[in-house]
Amino acid sequence: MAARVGPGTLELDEIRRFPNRPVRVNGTLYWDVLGLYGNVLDGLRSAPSGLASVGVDSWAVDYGLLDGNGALLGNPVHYRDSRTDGVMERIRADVGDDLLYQASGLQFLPFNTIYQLAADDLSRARTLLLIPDLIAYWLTGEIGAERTNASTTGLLDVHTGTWSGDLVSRLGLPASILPPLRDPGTPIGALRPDVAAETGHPGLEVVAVGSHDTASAVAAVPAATDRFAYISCGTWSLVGVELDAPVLTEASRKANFTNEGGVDGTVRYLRNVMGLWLLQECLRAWGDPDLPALLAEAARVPGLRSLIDAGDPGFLPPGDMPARVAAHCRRRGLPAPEGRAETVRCVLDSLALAHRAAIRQAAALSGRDVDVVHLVGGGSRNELLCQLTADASGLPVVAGPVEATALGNVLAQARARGAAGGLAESRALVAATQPLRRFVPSGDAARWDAAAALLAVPAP
Ligand code: LFR
Repeated sequence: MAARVGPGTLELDEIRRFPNRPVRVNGTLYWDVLGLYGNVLDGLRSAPSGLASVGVDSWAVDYGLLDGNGALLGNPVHYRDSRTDGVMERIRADVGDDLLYQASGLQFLPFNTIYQLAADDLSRARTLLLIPDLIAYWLTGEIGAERTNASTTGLLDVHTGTWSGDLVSRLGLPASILPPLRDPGTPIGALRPDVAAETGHPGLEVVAVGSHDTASAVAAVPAATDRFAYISCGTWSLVGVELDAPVLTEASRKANFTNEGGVDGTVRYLRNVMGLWLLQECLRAWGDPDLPALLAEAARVPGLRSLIDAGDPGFLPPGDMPARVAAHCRRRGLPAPEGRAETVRCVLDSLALAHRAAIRQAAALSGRDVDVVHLVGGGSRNELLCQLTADASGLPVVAGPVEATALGNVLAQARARGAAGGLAESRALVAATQPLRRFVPSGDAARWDAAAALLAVPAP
């Protein structure tokens, strides 16, 4: 994305879009990180000249390891790979939930970096770089760990914002592989001369942004007050509120809420909801049929009939999603969806219910009043999901911007140059310049209450 930012101006221009396809090799699921980097270089080559700076963000938790010469050791493994099966349970039993949560404030997800590292061979590793830090390293030669993304590793101390020596040593991890931390808005370095020559951007500076995509997306939520919940909705739905301080209560830990680091030292208090992954995997199983037509059909089938608990970890790995959805319904004694439109409706109804639960719990556990839900990211294009989320939550949903992550990324760069104001001003700029849509609850609260009560009973 190329962007133009100034007083009253916030424009994005898509330069290059490419798929990010995992590859299974010898039974392990990898990211094609060189393919991604090659596309980054192609994107820079196609970008206009005279850029002020560039910022890198990506999904969280995954990493590459460098050897003593700075070369990549092996291909980064996908967080959905099965190498972490059983690892989280073992570490939780060894270290204890309370200690892990009090130290890192992180929700228990089997793929958190901490559990991946425990399943990895670190014998030759000298440096650990999270994916955006790895890309920034290849671009500039500079090593570091951007804080918002580092907060998803499970190794960052939620109180001090520094690597937790205590956790690192308890887990027997080599502390020396953890790079120095850096904050969004700080310069990383200029493009290496060879990269500059190859892309045609001599001297272009790479600036740290909220390199966790969700941190950047939340920074671009067009909220006018602090009484909002957000849903950063794409492959995942990240659902929560923004706070000044972490919530580390037992109730919060049991509800599996996370305290991730946001831009400007804010806390992203949220839970990971399975998200549109459920739909994406259905589409993949069906050979990628036309989505708008399928959604239109799904809007017409009766709702709240087949329901799944979107938080079921059984949905995490890739594989036949329609079959897993149907089996889950049957296990619950609910009618399994018949055909594609019913499956899509089941997934979207269930996601809306998971959104509702997370919004209400985030508000209750943090004490934050919520009077509007901002749904940002690719999912904000899905009108049916937006309406169902408004209906389920009983709150108005403001949908958009679609490219919240890219906007949050460029706003952090613009702020570093004095071309944009603080978080509140940046958000006002997003609200004033980006197309947004409002969905109001359609008033069948009793049906949604009944469906939520049904799902509150754990599946056998
Ligand atoms: C969203 C996201 C989530 C993170 C998941 C895995 O793209 O970054 O915030 O939990 O991907 O990294």
